[in-house]
Amino acid sequence: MSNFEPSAALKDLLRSAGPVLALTGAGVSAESGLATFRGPGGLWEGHDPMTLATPEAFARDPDLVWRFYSWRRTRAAAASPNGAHLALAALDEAIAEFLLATQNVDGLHERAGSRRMVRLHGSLWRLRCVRCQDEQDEFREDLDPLPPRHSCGGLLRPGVVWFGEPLPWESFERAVALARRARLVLVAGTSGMVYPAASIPQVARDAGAYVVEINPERTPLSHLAEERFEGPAGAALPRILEAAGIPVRESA
Ligand code: BJW
Repeated sequence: MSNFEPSAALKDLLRSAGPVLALTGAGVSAESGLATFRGPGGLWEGHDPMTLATPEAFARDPDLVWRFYSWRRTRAAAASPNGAHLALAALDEAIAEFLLATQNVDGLHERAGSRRMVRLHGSLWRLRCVRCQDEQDEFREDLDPLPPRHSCGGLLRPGVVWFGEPLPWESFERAVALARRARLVLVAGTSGMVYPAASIPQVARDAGAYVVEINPERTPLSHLAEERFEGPAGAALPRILEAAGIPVRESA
């Protein structure tokens, strides 16, 4: 649908108490000026992700990996939440049983006001010591000289989930548990290529949920969707919610 007019079925589901699950990926931050991973202009274009986003890459060249993440953090700090983040925060307020499962590490959902959320791939704003595993929520700006070190002497690493690493178990389980019971699942801005996050819409569909995809491109998850909105999530999601009578703030 190009005018972002939701069907009567979708409006009813949005007006009901839930349960509603939203799964988001890098595309929801594209309109905030943050690059996605795959495709033209993506972070991985011309780069092998295995040289930046694996524990082996960090062990081999922590300085290079830290420079990549410091640059990403600077970009994220300068960005503002867009209509997609604000619409999902509005859903959090409007729906009695709701969960946002995001693969994003940029912190824009939190800044838009989302509260009931799980971060499947960690956060750019956390640090973890590779030696003692201590996690620090509070991000230190004085990371020079790179790579930074924990007080125990171990290397500090970004608190994100790299390829080959397990997702935060409790967060993933919460998302899967709601996928099994959800009446509606919104899948926005993800290529659906990275597992196990990409398995969540299938779990929901198998359990009978109404799956909606918001993405300008078709993805390997598109066949699961009863309804697709082929366009940018920052424009589409506020229109869809407002058509269902859910007001969306214009700024965070
Ligand atoms: C718009 C838009 C707009 C543009 N509006 N839309 C099968 C089962 C299980 C695992 C595997 C499996 N096969 C392979 C694996 C392993 C691997 C994997 O999935 N590999 C695939 C690439 C094949 N998975 C893992 O390794 C995971 N761990 C794991 O499986 O552990 C097992 C284990 C268990 C027990 C012990 C030990 C291990 C971990 C995956 C971690 C992913 N990490 C990254 C980096 C995070 C840090 C960082 O940010 O740098 O996460 S990779 C990167 O991809 C990032 C993203 O969260 C993730 C997903 O990308 P996303 O968000 O979908 O972005 P894009 O760029 O792909 O797509 C953007 C989309 O937006 C596009 O569709 C656009 O069209 C769209 N778009 N503008 C709406 N305005």
